[in-house]
Amino acid sequence: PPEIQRSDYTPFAWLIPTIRMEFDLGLDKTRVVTRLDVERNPDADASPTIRLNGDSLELVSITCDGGDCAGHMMDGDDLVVTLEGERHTLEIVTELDPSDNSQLMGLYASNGMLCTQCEAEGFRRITFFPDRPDVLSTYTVRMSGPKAQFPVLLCNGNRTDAGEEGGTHWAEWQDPWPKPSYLFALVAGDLVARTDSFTTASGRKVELNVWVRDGDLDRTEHAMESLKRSMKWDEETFGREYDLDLFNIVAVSDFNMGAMENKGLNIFNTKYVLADPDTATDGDYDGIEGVIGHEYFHNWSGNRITCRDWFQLSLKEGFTVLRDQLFSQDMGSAPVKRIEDVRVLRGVQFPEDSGPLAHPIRPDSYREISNFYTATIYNKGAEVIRMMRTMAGEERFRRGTDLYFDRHDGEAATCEDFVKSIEDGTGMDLTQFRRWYSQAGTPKVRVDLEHTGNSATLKLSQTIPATPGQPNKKPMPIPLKVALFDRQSGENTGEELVVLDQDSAIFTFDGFLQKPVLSINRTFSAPVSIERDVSRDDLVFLAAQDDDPFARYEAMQELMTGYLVGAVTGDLDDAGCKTARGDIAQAMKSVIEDDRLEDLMRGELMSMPSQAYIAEQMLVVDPGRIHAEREALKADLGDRLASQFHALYDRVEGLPFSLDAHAKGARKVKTLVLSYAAASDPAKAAELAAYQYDHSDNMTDRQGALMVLAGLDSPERTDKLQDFYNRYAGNALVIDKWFALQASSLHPDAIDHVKALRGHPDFTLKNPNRVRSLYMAFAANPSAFHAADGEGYDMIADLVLELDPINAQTAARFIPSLGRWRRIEEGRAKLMRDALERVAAAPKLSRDTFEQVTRSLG
Ligand code: B3K
Ligand code: ZN
Repeated sequence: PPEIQRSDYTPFAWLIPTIRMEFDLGLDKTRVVTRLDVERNPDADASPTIRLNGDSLELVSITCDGGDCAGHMMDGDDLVVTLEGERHTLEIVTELDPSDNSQLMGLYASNGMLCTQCEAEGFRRITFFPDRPDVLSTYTVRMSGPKAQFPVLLCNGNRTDAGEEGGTHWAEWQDPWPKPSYLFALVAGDLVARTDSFTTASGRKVELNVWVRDGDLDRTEHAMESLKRSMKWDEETFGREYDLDLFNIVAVSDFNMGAMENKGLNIFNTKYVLADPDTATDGDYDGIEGVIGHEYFHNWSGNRITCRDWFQLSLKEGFTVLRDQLFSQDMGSAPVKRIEDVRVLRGVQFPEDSGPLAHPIRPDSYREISNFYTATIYNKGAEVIRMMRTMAGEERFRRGTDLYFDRHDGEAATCEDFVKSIEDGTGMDLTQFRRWYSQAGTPKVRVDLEHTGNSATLKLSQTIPATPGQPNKKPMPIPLKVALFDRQSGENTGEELVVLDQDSAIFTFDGFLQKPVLSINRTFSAPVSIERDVSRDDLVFLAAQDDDPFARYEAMQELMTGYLVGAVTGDLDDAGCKTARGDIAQAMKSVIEDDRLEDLMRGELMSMPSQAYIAEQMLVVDPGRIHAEREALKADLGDRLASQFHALYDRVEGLPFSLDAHAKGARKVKTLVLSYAAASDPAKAAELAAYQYDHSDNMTDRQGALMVLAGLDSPERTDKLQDFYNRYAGNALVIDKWFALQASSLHPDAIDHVKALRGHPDFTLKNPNRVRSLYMAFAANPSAFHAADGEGYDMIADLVLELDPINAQTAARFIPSLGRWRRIEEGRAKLMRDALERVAAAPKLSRDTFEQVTRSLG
């Protein structure tokens, strides 16, 4: 398959101002009649033909202006029509089998209903069309089908007409807003809705519906409340109002991603809609609020202003992630949300940026765009815009986004358009900042603080590692929030923002008789990794006293990471290890006993750095050693702080269930205490966890307890796993948890458990949630996945080969876990490569998997 280059962009030669579609719906056979009004694009070079993209489509018929269409031919999957003159009407008929569509792109059947997924290139699996985001049309859609089977018929925009004849009914929908084909959506099925309304600032009353299957209605309240909060927040924070009289959300159980922002008809994975305390964890509740917000915010950042081409994906995704992060910060604890977001960035995006799949947030080329829905485009994209906001300040940043929405409303825009608007709106010069869009790789910032006389000198320098295709990098502006603390008083002189925009720079701060303690990259103001020689005393100080909660968290992480890297590499001798563990325990003790802390934040401070994050600090990794040292530290802390942990558990245990921060914090620290206990005193931990499991009245406590039990070799493990399965049999989302808990467990036989679960009657390769719950959890479980004999790698390779013909998008998402081989010790690295080569050698790979495997081996 060819590589598509960003530099090759040219506008499409034709405009398609209006499109009318008629769907004759059936699960096994749907007939689609598409009428396109095409006219020459005055802003593009003229072309004698029009290329209509198709993917696995059969052309039933085509007419031009009501008559024969002599000049048409197939070119691969595409239909190319020769057209003379200025404007024409093309009518195209296609026939689909939605039941046979296991790729879940285009029109497919899920649980007896019909739904669509068109982003990025699914519309071409429904009809022949210029399936690119810069072709905007207004859609009129007529759907008809058996009423008993599809009582509800939904599409984008508003319903304008409906009728019934015999057992067949039909509905016609119109979307007044021009949109690209990837935002088209249709749903037909037996659904029920929770209905509510929202009145916008300018007085438009919007009907809101959350559509689910009968029986799921009482789990939709949180989704609806999240939607209303999103609508209000976007008015207040970004001045964005909703622009239709109707907003529909539909939950489907077979879905490749989290959700999709189709105009006026968002389609969601059930995972991001359904919740009640008995079946959803606090994390699930937060996830729903975040994703509902994300998709809703796309109505402006994505739909009203869309992308010119898919290289600009971060224009809508990076910005919308930032918007959903800020929304969640405002709805709950801002520092805790910031920590969670940074954890995702470091856990997923940093490894991507230092591996074979590294790419800039605005890539230069791709073969399969589905492979570029990455943490880099989404999460680093958000960080890059967040830096602009930090440098401009909130108010000026808002002037920039207002200008962007004003200037480009109704257009298919580029990242450059966005940056230019921020530049003009804020008055900042972003010339050099634009490098963040073109250069891949996580910058490393070297930090040294020196002290002479009464001044402290901060020396900063940056390097950006080479990435595929980009051997040499230029310095980028890196905004770092800095504070200096007086060691005695614990006071700081106020936070300052310094911007490192050269290879190196020096900043001087006067008025320090003693060397101060440096707190840097506060709130994680830049997505970089900081390298510094910092004493453990300073870290213990910051962990206890920094007034920026993120910086406190960071100090705890640095303290533990520094120790673990030293222990794994052997840089710390036995005596050094012992004192380091003592320091960590002392810092952890002050965290546990600090009564000014909210438990939700305390939980963050008590959390150990992930194995992936520790691995990221080393050039070459022995996953077995990291795992062993990390568990040993847990056990040591569990021993030393046993009484503090138990006192904490006892303090929060009796708190009644609620969804407020206080109660959520209590649940978080309880399970953390259990996991420390599991490492230090497994028998006691099993007893406590079984007790928590039996007495819990909510999924957070129950899942937390079961997570701990799943890692232990105890009779309670078997009992409670069985109980959980029986209790929730038939509830797909909870059974997903049951699979995931076992696949991600610390149990030494986790790999055998996964093999056995593959044969469980509830396992299927057809449902992406189920596949991910078993195998993503497994691939992210370092001690199981990295089994020294390579069995884990073989299991993932086997899965990819089996899944690729069924669902290529989902299959390709497993390749990055094997692609990390360059950073793993020799023995395992070879086995990982072998597994990749076995996949590469398969005779018929999808474009998705082919691209990821080739890049990973390259
Ligand atoms: N825009 C969709 C992504 C769909 C991609 C499918 N390959 C979800 C989101 O980011 O909101
Ligand atoms: Zn998005």
